[in-house]
Amino acid sequence: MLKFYYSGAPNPTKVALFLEEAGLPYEAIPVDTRKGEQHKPEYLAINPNAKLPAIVDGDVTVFDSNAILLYLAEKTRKFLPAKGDKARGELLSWLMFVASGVGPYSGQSVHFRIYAPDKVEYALNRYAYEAQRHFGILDERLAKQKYLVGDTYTIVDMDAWGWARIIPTVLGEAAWTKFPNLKRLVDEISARPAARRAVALKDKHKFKTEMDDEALSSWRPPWLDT
Ligand SMILES: N[C@@H](CCC(=O)N[C@@H](CS)C(=O)NCC(=O)O)C(=O)O
Repeated sequence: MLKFYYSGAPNPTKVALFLEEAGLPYEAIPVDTRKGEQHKPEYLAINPNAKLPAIVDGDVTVFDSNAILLYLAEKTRKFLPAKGDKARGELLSWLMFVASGVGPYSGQSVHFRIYAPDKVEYALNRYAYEAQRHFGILDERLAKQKYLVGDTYTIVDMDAWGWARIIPTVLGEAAWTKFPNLKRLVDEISARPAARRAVALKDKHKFKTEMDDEALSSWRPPWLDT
């Protein structure tokens, strides 16, 4: 059975959504990043980047949520747009836009807003601005069409949902008012039974909740300790 290494964070949750939507049987294996389990040699053998998610599907190991979404969509032939160069080009563009822009800028915005020990105004503004700009581009596209690629629900919508559903954490409580079209998509996906199961998956295992020294030490540059 496919092994899914996960935590309750946004990137694993998008893959949980795909697994649930596609009805693929999987074994969910918790990796508690607040206990530093992502740095254990046995997990690094699966994902040398020490991040979640990763999957092991028979003799195939895939890490990075975007690579996993593409791998699983191609394997199952589900949640990909109809064949053709135009649709394929669009899918890859928007998938990489979420992978290289929405995800990293949102992640850093959360980091500097919530976890950074010093509130560095320049960093706060820089990441909030870029996250907001990226969400704005998704919102503008969704003003013109129902889904991000073509008129069907694809892995790109799942990819964007993973981060957009936590927009209040990324940008503050009031931020939803700026993205009504993106909110429409997030609400539609969140109401799907598969999305409810994906979000509830984290409750099947006991993850550490405290953001203590052990949790923060994962991100601490080692040279600060010498
Ligand atoms: N590009 C990677 C990023 C993975 C990532 O940053 N995962 C976060 C959870 S959303 C993580 O594992 N954080 C733990 C840590 O940074 O130690 C992906 O999309 O899978």
